[in-house]
Amino acid sequence: MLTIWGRISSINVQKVVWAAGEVGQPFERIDIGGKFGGNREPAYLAKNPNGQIPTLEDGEIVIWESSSIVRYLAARYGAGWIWEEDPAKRADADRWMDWMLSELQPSMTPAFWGLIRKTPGYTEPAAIDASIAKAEAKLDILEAHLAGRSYLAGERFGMADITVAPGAHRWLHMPVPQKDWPNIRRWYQHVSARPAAGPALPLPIS
Ligand SMILES: N[C@@H](CCC(=O)N[C@@H](CS)C(=O)NCC(=O)O)C(=O)O
Repeated sequence: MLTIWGRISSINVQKVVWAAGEVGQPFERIDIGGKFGGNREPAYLAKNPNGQIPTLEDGEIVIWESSSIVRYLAARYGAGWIWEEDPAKRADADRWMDWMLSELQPSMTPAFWGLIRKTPGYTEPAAIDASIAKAEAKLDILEAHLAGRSYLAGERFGMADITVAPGAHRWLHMPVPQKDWPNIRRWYQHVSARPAAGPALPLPIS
């Protein structure tokens, strides 16, 4: 039995919950972080010195960083399924996973914090507008890539879809004027209908 530490409202926890479901591994998820707190306690910091979520425990193995956890679950339990042995095919997925963490999430997070979480310091309209513009520019890249494709990387569902779709889920439910993005909507509706996505993508976003 896996243990996933982290509240489900976290986009990074959502990736891990979805991946665990896809590879058929039972898990216990423990609410920690945000309003639940607990992530600065010494016992948790001993597992994850960043004091952030998610953290995965698989027996004696402890892993933090959401994309690394998804890769671990895929490699260990998803061989022949969501794990690609071919380096080129795997790099195709890897780049979107890294893009999610380093490009898309940072662009959309200030607007999310300002509009949804009302986090002090993020509610200035100018800062929210700047975040919306940056997120839209990144989503335009995703929209162009998804033209004529069913999945983000390769011919079948995989790690990249699991990692990036929670970003689409969040943005498409944000109270902002929504661009058209037909390819993103088609892809998001397709992959988010998977049974393993249900527990990972709660609504309303919070
Ligand atoms: N790069 C890390 C980022 C982790 C992160 O920023 N986690 C946020 C939630 S999405 C967090 O721990 N926030 C503090 C809290 O929830 O109390 C990852 O991908 O796992």
